[in-house]
Amino acid sequence: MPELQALIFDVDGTLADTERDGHRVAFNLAFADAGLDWDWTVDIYEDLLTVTGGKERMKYFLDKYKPAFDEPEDLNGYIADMHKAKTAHYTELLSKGAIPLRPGVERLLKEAREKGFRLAIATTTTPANVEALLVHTLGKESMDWFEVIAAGDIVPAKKPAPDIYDFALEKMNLTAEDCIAFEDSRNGILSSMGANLKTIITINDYTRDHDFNGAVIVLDQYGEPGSPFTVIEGDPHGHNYLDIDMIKALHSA
Ligand code: XBP
Ligand code: MG
Repeated sequence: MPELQALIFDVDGTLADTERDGHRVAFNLAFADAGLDWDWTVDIYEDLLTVTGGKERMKYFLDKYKPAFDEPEDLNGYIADMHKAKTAHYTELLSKGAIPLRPGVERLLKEAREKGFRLAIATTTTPANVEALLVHTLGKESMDWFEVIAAGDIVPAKKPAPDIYDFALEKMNLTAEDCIAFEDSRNGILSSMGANLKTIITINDYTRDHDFNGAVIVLDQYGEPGSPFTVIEGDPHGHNYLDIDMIKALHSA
């Protein structure tokens, strides 16, 4: 196995728990703006999360939950406009500090940088959402910590397709063996493993029952010194919080 060179992170659910109190809320605000009574409850949203991408998710919702909806002639344009409104609400929520990073994320990113690892992002979410999260949690300069931010419609086929990870690898001129991926969901690991990347999973409330077969380890969180993770599945190689040593051990195992 070549030496580990780069860490590639998913965003939603991995860096921060953005779905329930961020994206879901922003979709509902956009629907209300448009005079629609659509209500994406916490429960319904679990089903909607089976489809990645906000525009794709809205189409899925219409097909499954609103079959009687009188569709406008330009449905794609209608959805794209609503999605723009959603993005504005979402970035506004983040600018108010609505969503913190998950435990251990900031520590791990800083350790990786100190030790000279290359960082990238591979996400389905809109680029403006990544920027809003990074800027409002880690500061403006954190945008430069990631040499590639592969996001949103930059590839036509979203997760679970491997395309977004393939794109990031190509941009970094690295092979899958040089890297490790960080994900939180079934669609995420299908995408990363589809690109042949070893993958570390942290679960969250929406994904704890997902199938993570093939992950190098499944954790409840990265943890912090003195505030350990719980191992759901896999060998933590003697560690109780996720740091670079542990990631290297998982990568070379
Ligand atoms: C994240 C998503 C995103 C967000 C919404 O998936 O599915 O669609 O829910 O983002 P992953 P947009 O973490 O697997 O990348 O509305 O900007 O599409
Ligand atoms: Mg995710």
